[in-house]
This record gives sequence, C-alpha cells and structure tokens, in this order.
Amino acid sequence: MSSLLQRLALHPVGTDLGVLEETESDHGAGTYGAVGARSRSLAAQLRGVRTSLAGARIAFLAPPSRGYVDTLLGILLAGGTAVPLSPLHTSAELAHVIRVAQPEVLITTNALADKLEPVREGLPVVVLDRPRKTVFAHDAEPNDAAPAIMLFTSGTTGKPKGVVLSHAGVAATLGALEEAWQWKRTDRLLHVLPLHHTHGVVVALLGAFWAGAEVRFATFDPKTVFERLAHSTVMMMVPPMVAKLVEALEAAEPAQRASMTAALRSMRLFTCGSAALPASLHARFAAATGHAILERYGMTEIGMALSNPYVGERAPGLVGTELPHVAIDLCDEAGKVLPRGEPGELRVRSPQMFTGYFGDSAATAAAFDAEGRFQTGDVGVRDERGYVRLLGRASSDILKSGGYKISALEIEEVLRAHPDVGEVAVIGTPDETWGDIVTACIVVRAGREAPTLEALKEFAAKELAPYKLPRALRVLSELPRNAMGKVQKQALRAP
Ligand code: MCA
Ligand code: AMP
Repeated sequence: MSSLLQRLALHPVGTDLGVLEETESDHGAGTYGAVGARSRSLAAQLRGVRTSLAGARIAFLAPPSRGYVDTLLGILLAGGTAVPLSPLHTSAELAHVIRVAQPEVLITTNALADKLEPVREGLPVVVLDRPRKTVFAHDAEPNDAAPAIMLFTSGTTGKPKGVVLSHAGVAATLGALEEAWQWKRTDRLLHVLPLHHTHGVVVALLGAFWAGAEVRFATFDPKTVFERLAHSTVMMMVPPMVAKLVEALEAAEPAQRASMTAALRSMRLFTCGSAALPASLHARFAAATGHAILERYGMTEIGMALSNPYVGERAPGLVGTELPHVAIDLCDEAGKVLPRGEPGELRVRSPQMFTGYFGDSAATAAAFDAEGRFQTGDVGVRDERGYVRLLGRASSDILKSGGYKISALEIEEVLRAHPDVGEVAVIGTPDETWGDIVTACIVVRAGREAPTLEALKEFAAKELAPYKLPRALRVLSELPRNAMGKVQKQALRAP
C-alpha cells in the first residue's frame, strides 16, 4: 500500500471527525471510520465495474460534501486515478477534461447527474446516492509511484492540461506541510475552496486528512465564515477572500466587530496562496484580527514550494523560504543560477513533482530544463534572509484572477467566434482584490457594432466557467503588433 494510503487509512475508526456538510450536525456519520467504510464500499463497487483499476482514471463530479470525500478516497483505495470535475464548469470544459483524461468510469450525485449526461460519451456512471450493488474484492495495492490524482491547469498553449500527481508526490506535499505548519489531529479546518484545484483538494482537504483533523465545508461569504470560525483552528484562503473578510470587518459597527473578532479566538493559522497577497491587505488583516497571515507559494505541477514560517516572521508581500526537501534556483534564461538579490526565474526540484502532463510527453519534456529542474515561469528575487519576493510571470498569457490560473488564449479563442469581434487580445488588469481583472481588448469586426461587456460575457458563458469570463472591455481601432504580427500585450497593459 502506498505511504499516502497508509497514512490516510490509519486514523482510528472512532476519530471524531471529519467531514461535515454545511447543514450537517450528525457527527457520527462523519467519523473517519464511517468515511473509510463508505469509501471502501465504493472502491469495491468500482472494482466490480472494471476488474483492474490500476492506472484507470475515474472522473467525479460532486459538490463539497461527504460524497466528494468518500469518492476521492474510494478511488485512491481502488487503485485508480482520481480526476475531480467542477460543478462550475460548462459542458465544453467538462468534455475537454473527459477527452484528455479518458476516464473508464464517471461518478456523480443525483443532483449533478444531468450535468454529466451530455458529456458522458457512453461511459458507465455510478450515482452516489442511488442504491448500489456491492462487489467484494481485495484491496488494491497502489504503490508510491502509482498515479493518484489528475488536476487540470492552464498553460501558455492550448486548453488546460492534465497534471498527474503520484501517491508519493501527494504524500511529499502533505508531509512537508504537516512539518512546516504543525498540523495536528485536534485541528479543525474551515474549508471554503473549490475542489478541482491543488489548493482545495491537496493542500487543504488532504492536508487535514493527513493529520486526522476535522474538515468543515462552507461556501465562501464573510458572514458564514465569521460564524464558522468560532469552531475552527485553520483556514486557507486566496487573496480575494482576505480582501472580503477585511472589508466586512472594517465596515462593521464596533460591537459587531468585537463579536466577529471574538470568533477568531480558537484560530491558530490563516494561510493564503494561489496568487499574490498585497502587503497592504496582509497589514489590514493583521490590524483587524491580530493574525499575521502565512503566505506560501506553489503550483499544481510542483506542489507547495515556498512558505513563510509558522514560527518566525511572516513577511508581508514575500512568500518565504523552501519547504522541507524542496530546492529552488533563481536562474537567468540560460539556466545559470543568479547571485542573491538578482531577479530570476524560479526553477524547482522537489519530491512533490508531478509525473507528467497526461498524454502530452512533449509538453512534459519542455517543462524541465537540461538540469532536470521544473521551469515555473514565475520570476522572483531573494532578500538577505533568503525569503523570496515574487515579481510576476514571464508570460502575459497566464492570468491569475480570483486565485484561479486562467489562459488568456483559451478566452480569446471563445471571444473570437463572437460575430461582432474582429480581433481580440485578453490581458490582466492589475487589481488589489482580484489580482488580474480579465480584460478583453477587441477590434470590432468590419460593418458591425461594438458589443457590450454583458453581451460578450453572455456569449462566453456558454463555453467558459464563470471565473474565466471577461470583467472589463476595451474597444480599440487596432491591436498593437510587432513586426512579426504578434500582439504586444505589454503595450496593451501599459496604463
Ligand atoms: C468574481 N467577481 C470578480 C471575479 N470573481 N470580479 C473580478 N474578477 C474576478 N475573478 C465579482 C463578480 O462579478 C461579482 O460581482 C462578485 O465578485 C461576486 O461574484 P461571485 O462569483 O459570487 O464570487 P465568488 O463566488 O465569491 O468568488 C470569489 C472566490 C472565488 C470565492 C474568491 O474566486 C474562489 O473560490 N477562488 C478560489 C480559486 C482557487 O482555489 N484557486 C486555487 C488554484 P457583482 O456582485 O458586482 O456581480 S490551485 C493554485 O493556484 C496553486 C497550486 C496554489 O498555489 O494554491
Ligand atoms: P496553478 O497552476 O493554479 O497551480 O497556479 C500556480 C501559479 O500560481 C504559480 O505559478 C504562481 O504564478 C501563482 N501563485 C501561487 N501562489 C502564489 C503566491 N503566494 N504569490 C504569487 N503567485 C502565486
């Protein structure tokens, strides 16, 4: 059995857990023992659908709930590769994931079964809350090298790619975070992140499970968060969430504010990552709550790489130093390591490293340099203590909005099909709350009228998840291009 499963499966059956849905008050149904029994039953059923699941991808669509957790663990126990799908995604996006991942089985809930129907392409579907026939079989024995999870992330070319994480890679991430952030079985995580990206699935959810801690899911909104924090010890955020909590605190009347901050007494750790947390927000959160947010840096492919210290100075605007067993060089374009103080690309070696982009060995090979280091495309500089400050990304085609990594090219491809759009370039306009505001710069098609932002959004919403939609529109007479005809996004971004 892999070291990941040994650790996840070994929590005592009675550990008072666990996974509670927003409305859930029945602790008993959520103990690790109960989750373990349900996920083993699902694993047994999956092995009944396919006798050998070793290496098989199993895609699943479930809201943040016990059903999600049972499914994720059930797939891992059955020896399959878990491919989480997002309820935020359109049919076109789900179809893309299914086309790339080539799953053998789909799993969903009664409520979401209709969403999967148009894209299931004849694949068997297991519906969680319908009666199932249990087929008994021996536990599968995935080893450390076996693939565990496939997560989709955007790149500078084409549609999102399937990043394969092995059991060993996930275990390395969880072990490093347990050590660095002092996860304990007595922790209670308030989980408000989406469950189709590394932050929500690996860092938060499996991070808590690794420690045997409690997880409580909630939809992010400041009111709910302040209510739930009174029962929590850990919360993980992306920068817009920090902005919204700070705004809510600053807008509250003194008495109300006192009760909101009183709710934070049980909290021991707020972390933030996925996108840059402005130093000003870090300071406002500290002033309003007395908590210094621990900012860290990672990437789907490399796992978690840099972190501010749990004990020691959590520096605003900096992402800290290497997590255990991670090695990072700041390099010039040729891969030469630069002296401290000079900005360079972060290149990474790590036991957390992904095993490849599924079905795309050329892209996998291109992601590493001649020394075998992963090329992040992120540029940073180290201060005298070794803390890294991130300065931005090498490519203008990757945006971070709301903490989501978004490919400008994917949005451009969709908008280009709009009848009023002649040419289009998508850029990120810097914003304190959202990171990048997705901005469509268009040239109107000859003989047509300029579309409104609302019309473009409505058009794009048929293909793209809400978090990828343009939030600003600029209508131009032409796009700035270089001699080769390539759009100069830097020029578009200049104020
Ligand atoms: C929403 N709004 C926005 C954006 N999103 N405006 C500009 N840019 C945006 N990106 C506006 C809406 O138009 C609306 O305005 C209002 O905000 C509320 O919209 P809503 O959709 O309800 O927002 P939300 O659901 O509250 O979403 C905010 C969110 C969400 C909860 C912060 O973006 C989120 O869950 N982000 C997490 C992403 C994540 O997990 N990334 C991890 C990737 P109006 O009210 O005027 O209509 S993994 C990763 O990055 C690596 C490994 C790592 O390091 O972690
Ligand atoms: P993803 O592919 O969604 O895993 O996103 C990874 C990218 O998120 C990294 O390459 C960074 O550009 C960005 N990122 C993650 N954490 C931080 C952070 N703390 N500050 C700035 N950027 C971050």
